[in-house]
Amino acid sequence: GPAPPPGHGDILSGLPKKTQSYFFFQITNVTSFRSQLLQVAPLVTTVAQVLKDRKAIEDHKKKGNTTLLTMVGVNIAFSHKGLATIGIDDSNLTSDNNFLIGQKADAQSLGDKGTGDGANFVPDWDPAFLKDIHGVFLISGDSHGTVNKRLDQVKNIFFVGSSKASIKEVTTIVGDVRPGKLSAHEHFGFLDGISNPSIIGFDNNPNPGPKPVPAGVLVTGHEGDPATTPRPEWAVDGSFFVFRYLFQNVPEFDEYLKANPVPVPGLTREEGSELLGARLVGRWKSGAPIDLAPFKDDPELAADPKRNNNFHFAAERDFQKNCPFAAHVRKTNPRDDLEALTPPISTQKNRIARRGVQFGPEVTKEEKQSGKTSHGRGLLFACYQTSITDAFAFIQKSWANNATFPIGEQAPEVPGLDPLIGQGDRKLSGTDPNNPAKELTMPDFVISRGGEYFFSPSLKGLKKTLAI
Ligand code: N7H
Repeated sequence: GPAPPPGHGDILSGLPKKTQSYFFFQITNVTSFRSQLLQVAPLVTTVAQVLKDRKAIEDHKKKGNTTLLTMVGVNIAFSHKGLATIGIDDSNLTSDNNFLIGQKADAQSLGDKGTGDGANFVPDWDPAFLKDIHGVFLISGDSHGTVNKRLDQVKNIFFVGSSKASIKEVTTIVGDVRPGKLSAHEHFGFLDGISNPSIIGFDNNPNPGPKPVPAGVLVTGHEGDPATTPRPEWAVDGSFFVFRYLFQNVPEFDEYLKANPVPVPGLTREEGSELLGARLVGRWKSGAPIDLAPFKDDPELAADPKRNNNFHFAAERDFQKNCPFAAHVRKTNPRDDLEALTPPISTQKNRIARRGVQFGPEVTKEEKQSGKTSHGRGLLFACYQTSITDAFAFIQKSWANNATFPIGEQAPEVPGLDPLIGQGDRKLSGTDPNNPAKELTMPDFVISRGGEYFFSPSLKGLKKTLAI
């Protein structure tokens, strides 16, 4: 039969999860750690296993079951410092300078707030992320019980917490999808996980939408991998993994929408606020894209996978009537804004597979009343790609934080910053379709409190090279 799809299970498919724990660690005994790694390898989830698990979940649901199947998935990834610590030469991964310097050294350039400058810059991060992080275990599953059991199993392999320990915990962060009907929605209320790259040869019947990309956009060593020199064998079939600890000021976001309804004639104040939210994201909370449903939500469109990602800003290249240039989904995947220019600019190498999960509690009554956040919540942002420099870092720095992107061939207005994740002088144009030049200024709604850049090796790389 055909070769199995490359890479471990989280890259091409995404580990099924209701909850996910990130265990960040430092290696304290290299020799023990490397030999113990062999015992972890069988726990790392393959793509084949994920596909089987997904099918089992589907069949279980089809039979009318409302309970969750017990399910657990594991992945491991190393920072550059981690690879260096165990003596793996990763200097030939250099098409990725961001990976080599690490996220802390990249934080100022990503626009994170902090003190000092240049080499002395210290981001305002959770103190755990100011420490050296060598690696991370990602453990996903149906419940805290299942995930904790698997995490304990992993920790026991390395004798974590005992005098024989070969690694020590830096921090553990737990993410949970939201309860009930909101389970697929992020904390601002928008449906997430709709648009991820379709992979040629893997997604056999891709839904209409952005151009499918070759596997090498997500998996190293395959067609489309932007590496300029061949990957060493241990680094084939892996992927670069970005983690960002992003807090969301939800009550403040809601208050902002309330205070700034889009003044479209015929809409109530409330509808105007809802429209503003949709125009900041580029989709309604339902997931319906505003390029196709500009002034009124369309839940049927939102629920139809054949239509809900099939928009290209095609009629809008120089305009922002339907969708602001700076809307989050337009900034982070500009589609025809670049791909239909003459000559076209391909966005293939800028695509990412997003695998994040929410963290923190639902907004409380008190927070709703005061309009102020008092419990930390947000997104454990996670994504895979074959070049952090071309993909995540490029999207954040050159698109989200860049006021002049995207701009059509003769766009009349300066777009401004991505209103969700843009860092810098936070304002954008285009929120009012009848007065596109009008700019709205906004406070930070998303605050970065940490992160790291990682490489997640294939099982073969893990067993044959990283473990001895
Ligand atoms: Fe974004 N949000 O909840 O509003 N994102 N994002 N993101 N994001 C997307 O189409 C969100 C962040 C991308 O192909 C949707 O699946 C929030 C970072 C990309 O059309 C929603 C945060 C980066 C896409 C959100 C956050 C990106 C995307 C629409 C932070 C990269 C696909 C759902 C707390 C630097 C675009 C969907 C496409 C979609 C939200 C962060 C990138 C609702 C709250 C840091 C590439």
